Amino acid sequence: MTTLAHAAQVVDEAARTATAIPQFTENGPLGVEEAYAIQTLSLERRLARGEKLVGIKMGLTSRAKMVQVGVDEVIWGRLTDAMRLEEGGSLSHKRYVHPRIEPEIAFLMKRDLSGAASPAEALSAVEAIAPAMEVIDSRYRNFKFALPDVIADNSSSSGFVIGNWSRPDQDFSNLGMVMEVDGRPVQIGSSAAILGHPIRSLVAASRAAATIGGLKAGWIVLAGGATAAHPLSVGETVRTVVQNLGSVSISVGE
Ligand code: OOG
Ligand code: MG
Repeated sequence: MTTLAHAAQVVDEAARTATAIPQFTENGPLGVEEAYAIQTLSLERRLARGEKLVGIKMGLTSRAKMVQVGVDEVIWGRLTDAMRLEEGGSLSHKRYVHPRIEPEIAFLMKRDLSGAASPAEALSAVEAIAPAMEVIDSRYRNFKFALPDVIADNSSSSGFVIGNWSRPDQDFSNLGMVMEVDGRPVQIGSSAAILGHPIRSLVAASRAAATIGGLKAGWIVLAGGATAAHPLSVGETVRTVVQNLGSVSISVGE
């Protein structure tokens, strides 16, 4: 087994068994390209178990997120059908190491999109937009990592929940976003925090996805957290309200 395949097994097992692991970069340097290769190999293990690729997530597209984790480059990861959580449903806390949740905007692709695209071209490939939340769960101890570590770990992506879809032909450049825990606001922000306009995250996603054959019609793309993430505790209900788009919620079970 090559080193990359071994690393993919380690990170995949850590996710599957909700067990924290040491950072790969503690044992020596790891390049960004190698890190994405590990991510791809660990995705292949999941596809072999029957999961289906349904889209990608963009990460560290807002200042608040970059500051929270101390990494300041845009990253991306894969979304599978097994990661989707039911809107208004619940998740099981013990299936994660130390889960956090963050308010996002989701895109549903109407057409394939790959490589360099203008914001207008990217928008024309969008079927719908929706309020969303991503559950992130770094597999690394203490939620601490360097850029290559987090990339190898599917950019911390662990789950996602999506609210009602809306038409994309509306101004979503600067929508108020509030994330509440049991009715109490814990994070307040705006869609403008996502690279100045969430469509820029889709432009970045198109470029990133060129390395894996492009974004596909029917895929979901998460634009990235607009605010810092909230650490989840058992018993909480978390709801994100996005101006004009509606809300999305999830409860945290044992
Ligand atoms: C890295 C993933 C970042 C986002 O939306 O910015 C991310 C992390 O915070 O662990 O998903
Ligand atoms: Mg995110």
